[in-house]
Amino acid sequence: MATLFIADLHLQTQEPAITAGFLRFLHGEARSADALYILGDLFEAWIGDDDPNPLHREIARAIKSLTDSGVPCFFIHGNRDFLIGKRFALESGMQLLPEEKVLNLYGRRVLIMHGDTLCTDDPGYLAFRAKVHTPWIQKLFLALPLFIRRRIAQRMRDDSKAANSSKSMEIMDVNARAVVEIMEKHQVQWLIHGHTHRPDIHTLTANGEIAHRVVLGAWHTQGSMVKVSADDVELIPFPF
Ligand SMILES: [Mn+2]
Repeated sequence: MATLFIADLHLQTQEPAITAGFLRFLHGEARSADALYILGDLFEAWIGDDDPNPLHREIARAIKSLTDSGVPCFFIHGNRDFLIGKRFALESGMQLLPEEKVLNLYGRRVLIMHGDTLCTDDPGYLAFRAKVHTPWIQKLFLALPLFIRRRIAQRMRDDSKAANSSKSMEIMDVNARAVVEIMEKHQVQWLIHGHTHRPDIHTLTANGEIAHRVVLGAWHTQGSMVKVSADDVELIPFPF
């Protein structure tokens, strides 16, 4: 048996092939898993659980059918879909997790997170993140009419695209010290995250011992998952 991890699907109406790939994954590979963990950025954007977007209903139904079949599904927010709330969690059967979570998988302690908080070389992003994670700001935003929320979200995505185009590749990757610090804080030798769209398994030293950082790939032209079983941790790309 195995536990599966995915992240960075960035589902959106304009990318039907990725949606189709995800639906196939939910009906196929995921069905025989012990559990499925989605480590953020499942959706390209999220302006509230009350958004009537038909794609959201379709995805909620598909995940619900997986959890109803007996495979639990867990979700950690990404920087795109950090506003996914209790209503969508209930609709989809997903359980919302805190931004850092340690799992005990077949005797292996594994820290999971989205990964954006590891990018500490980008203070501009972290300041933005602190702002949009402020509870009263979120409450205020979610109280606005949908068409205004849609407009604000579009503006924020445009601004972020413009800002990122001038940032170097190093700034947008994780900071090596931040990685060691978080692994030592949680006393783990394994970390799985997404966000950077640079799938790889890195070896490092943390807690004075060998440690591993597994980075999930984004779903652009193919899927990406991490499969943890009793004897292995594999990073697996697969076609839609
Ligand atoms: Mn992300």
